[in-house]
Amino acid sequence: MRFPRTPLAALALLPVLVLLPCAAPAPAGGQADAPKLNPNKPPGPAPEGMVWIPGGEFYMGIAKEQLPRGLPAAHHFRDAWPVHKVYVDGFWMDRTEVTNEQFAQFVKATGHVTHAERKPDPRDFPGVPADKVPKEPFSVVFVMPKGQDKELEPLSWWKVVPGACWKHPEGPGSDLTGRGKHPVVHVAWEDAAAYAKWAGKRLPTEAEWEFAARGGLDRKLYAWGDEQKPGGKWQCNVWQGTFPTTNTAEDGFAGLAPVASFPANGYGLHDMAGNAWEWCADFYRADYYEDSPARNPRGPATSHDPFDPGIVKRVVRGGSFLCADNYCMRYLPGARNKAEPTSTASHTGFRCVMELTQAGKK
Ligand SMILES: [Ca+2]
Ligand SMILES: [Cu+2]
Repeated sequence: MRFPRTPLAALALLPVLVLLPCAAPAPAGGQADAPKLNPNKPPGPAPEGMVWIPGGEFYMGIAKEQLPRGLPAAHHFRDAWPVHKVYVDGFWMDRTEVTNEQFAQFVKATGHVTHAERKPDPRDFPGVPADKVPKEPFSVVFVMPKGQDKELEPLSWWKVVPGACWKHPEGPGSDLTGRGKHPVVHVAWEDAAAYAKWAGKRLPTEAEWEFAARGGLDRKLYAWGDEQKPGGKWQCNVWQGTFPTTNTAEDGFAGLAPVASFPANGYGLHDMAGNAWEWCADFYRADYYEDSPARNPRGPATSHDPFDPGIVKRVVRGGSFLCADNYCMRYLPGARNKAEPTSTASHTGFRCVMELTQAGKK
């Protein structure tokens, strides 16, 4: 990672405007080009904590016209078009983000030491002078800044905290008491991949993730439909108020929420929007949708982030409790984001999938 940059680094440079509460409906899909879902017949009993995602065709991405009018950062979604039809095979997926309890079992069984618990390696900080690389293990923690929004330094809400890691989410003085069911965070891509391997699973591809997040709906803006707050109720744990200085926690949670605190989507998956960002298997390329395979895309061979050329990125999906309409609305099922695989932060976790060929192997 590029100290002290974070997965959200690029956003800081953007002006913050007010979002008009006016969501345009998704363009109607003509019957002729409606995607075909596979019949939802699970091939067997679900592995514990997982649900069957039938696979089939879907439209991946977000059309520009679908975005709420006046969205301050419409260019966040530039990498999410063109909308294109993709087919994915069926798979099992974790109902929830991997929790601290689950991650603790993995650590107990394997002795895994996460990236954030290890001495920083200057090779993980291209472009940072070696003497500026922190000497002690650290992770990046969101701390609500004081002061007026307009006076804030970009990204001043991200703090490099020595000793912060999955079991000390705010640093050495904090622990997991009462947070067993929270999503594990402060995990790097390799930590997530190691957990998945141990569990007899793998990380989802970006296409699998989005197919699953859409819950069987076709080209909807939200994982649950067209409306942000059906019946006036928040459907996921994001940020209400003006990010980053006012968090009204109207959805009930100022920080992370225990997994499955909000309703499941059409496939029985919780928190595919908000709570914690989720690592995907794929490398990130902003232009990948322009010529990605139509069947089971597995991501590009190399990564490219035009905001950060030369820095390798993996895909993260789903947004987090820090997503706010005035700043980063990327908790939409079609929205993409990226992070350096060695970066860790207080809003990034993961969940796993299992292919049929993996089922019963563990
Ligand atoms: Ca919240
Ligand atoms: Cu966001």
